[in-house]
Amino acid sequence: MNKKHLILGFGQTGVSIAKYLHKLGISFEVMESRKDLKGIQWLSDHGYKCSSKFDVDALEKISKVYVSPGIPKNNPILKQADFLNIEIETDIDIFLKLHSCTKILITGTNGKTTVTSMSHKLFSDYLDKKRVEALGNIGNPVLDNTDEGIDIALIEVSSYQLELSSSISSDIAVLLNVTQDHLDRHTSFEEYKAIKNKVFTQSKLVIKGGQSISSTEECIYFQEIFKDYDYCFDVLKEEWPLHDIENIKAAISILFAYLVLNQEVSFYDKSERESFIKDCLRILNSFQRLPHRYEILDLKDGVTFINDSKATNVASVLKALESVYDKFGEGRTILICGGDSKGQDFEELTNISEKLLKKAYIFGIHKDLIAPFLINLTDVELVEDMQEAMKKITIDAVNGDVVILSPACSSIDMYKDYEERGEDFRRLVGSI
Ligand code: UMA
Repeated sequence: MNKKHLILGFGQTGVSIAKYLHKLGISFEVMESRKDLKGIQWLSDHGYKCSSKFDVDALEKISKVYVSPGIPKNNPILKQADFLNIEIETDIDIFLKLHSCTKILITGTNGKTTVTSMSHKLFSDYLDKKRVEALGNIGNPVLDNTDEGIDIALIEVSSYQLELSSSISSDIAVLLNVTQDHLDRHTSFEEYKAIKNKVFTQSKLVIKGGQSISSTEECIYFQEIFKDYDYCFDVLKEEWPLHDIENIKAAISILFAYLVLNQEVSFYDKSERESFIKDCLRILNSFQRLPHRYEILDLKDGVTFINDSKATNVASVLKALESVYDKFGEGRTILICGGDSKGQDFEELTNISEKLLKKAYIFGIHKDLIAPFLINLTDVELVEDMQEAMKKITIDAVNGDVVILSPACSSIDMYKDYEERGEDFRRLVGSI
């Protein structure tokens, strides 16, 4: 019997894998639990079967499985395929093996989409003869980009993609930071950290956030590259939140690593390094910050509203609040948070400076898990939803206050995604 390949999941990734296999003339089937997806018609038009049942018996006629990032490792099909020694691949595995371009993998709990986008702008402008693409978790599946004209691929990789991939290799691997996240999918924080560290498998050069603990490690710590050049970043302090200044440093360090790796520059000379940083800052000056990430919306009756809906874990809320404190000072911040915890414990919230918050409104399925960690820091009120919070805020907030939606949680208990939640906040701000 001629065995087929099997694609698990038919979202963005599954569709890109299907089109890739179709182009190669490889016969495949799809398993996808939703029946209402647009692309399913394309499958039947081209004679490919799509089953909404994940039936393990179907593996008898399968020789290889391609898995989408949203399918957890304990999915019965994956477990059985593993048991039967059927090869399992991801789109990332295929791309990394297949493409001859320079591959730069970027991961981390927070800031990876921003750093990938900033790096895309920086590389494209600085190396204007090279074709540079931003791919992967950023929303651009790698297999939609197999064209050999690409010179440099900046690939954002999530823990989901890293967990499922087995052939990770890169020219440069970047780990921005690791704090608790996605603990509803990964069994522990230790496991999550180990998965993130997979990014370093077979990499020519490694970039990490944080400070070096051992001088023998062959690794660039982006905070250290800029240690003696911090004054160059002072010009950003008016305009940019603190965490984006970190992201800018990370993006510049990725370009720095690329240039060093390709021996285009040495940067030993202090004035050379300084003028390189200044050139990069000039380019990034016109970078458009991404929506739902510390997005300053409006000033209404002297109250500033900030949409930080993408802050889906505690660490990103702490960063956002540090930035608010830096710009707006003590006791002016009204925080709106809550949603689905994704298995995080919220203890880290107790690290918020007492001076910072004026009040916190908490909503969503896990509001009772969050409240105990804020109650000693500020006035806390539990509400049904964002609308109720905003109604109360229109009464509470006074000239000079800052209202920030920075949920520390995923949105899936009440919204389709963080974008829909951010749009709701924008709409409510607009209606005040
Ligand atoms: N499905 C099933 N059965 C299951 C689970 C899923 O049938 O048990 C189906 C779903 O109905 C869906 C498909 O599988 O149709 C899911 O595909 P997917 O969740 O892997 O999503 P894609 O559309 O392929 O998008 C994925 C990434 N999604 C996830 O990792 C959840 C996108 O990242 C990424 O942009 C895209 O590939 C292109 O590379 C999104 C994301 O939320 C933005 N990522 C997480 C994050 O950033 O925190 C990890």
